[in-house]
Amino acid sequence: MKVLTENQCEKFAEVGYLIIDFKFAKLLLDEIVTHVSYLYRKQPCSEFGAPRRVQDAWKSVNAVREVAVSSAVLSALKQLFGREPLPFQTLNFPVGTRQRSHSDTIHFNSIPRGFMAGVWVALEDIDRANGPLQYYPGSHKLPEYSMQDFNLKTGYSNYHKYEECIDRLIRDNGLVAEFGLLKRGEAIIWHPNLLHGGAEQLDPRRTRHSQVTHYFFSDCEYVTPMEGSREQPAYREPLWIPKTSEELRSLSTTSVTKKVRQLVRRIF
Ligand SMILES: O=C(O)CCC(=O)C(=O)O
Repeated sequence: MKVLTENQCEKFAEVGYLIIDFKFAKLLLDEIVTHVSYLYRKQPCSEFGAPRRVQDAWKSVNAVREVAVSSAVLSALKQLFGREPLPFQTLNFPVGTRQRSHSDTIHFNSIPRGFMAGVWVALEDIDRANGPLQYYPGSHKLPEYSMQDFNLKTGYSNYHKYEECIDRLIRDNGLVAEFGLLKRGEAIIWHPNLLHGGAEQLDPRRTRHSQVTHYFFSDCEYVTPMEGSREQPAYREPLWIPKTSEELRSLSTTSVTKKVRQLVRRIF
């Protein structure tokens, strides 16, 4: 099934992102907001006093998984990348992230490179005041920068230095930010090398409910570039989000079996 027009595919190649309405049921979006709100309560708060995010809520909230594995989203990704999309992580946000600009290729990449995408869904209307996503059209055409390219040591402790280098890159290239002013239900698909982050939330009383799913694609090896180098990649073994209820059931059985085995080992 082809869900994207040729124009949409060309636009994605040109600017590195695509805004699209996958026509998610409003009830499904509401269900996510309601059920994930219980998970936010267990999360540590940011310096701004709000919980930052919940990772992999799909494990307990089926509506989160349904959006991540929606057949329309998977078809669009297959059209754009030419391989089978494999969702491996969800993040849900109750407020704007103020995340500094970065390319996802520092966190996730593939061998061969570039088979990764983010799909960010607005669970409520987004405007300039509630901390929209911020991105730099065309920045995906810049080289993929690694820690080594910026003369940085690998590892998360140096990530803030990477962010400073990216800010400099943006200034030096005269890149101009655009903001994802999406209506509830709309989604933005981004290229793995598109520079993006979270804009300042001008009104701190507002919420900014949203969900991003990260995808790899079939027939690749998967790496965490921040932790490795081109010569010595840090391979990762993603936990794929089950696309069907059968896959979900078999995953639950496997994890129950694992837990029982651990328990038995502890007792005997
Ligand atoms: O939602 C945001 O504000 C930023 C999300 C983001 O940068 C990411 O998921 O890579």
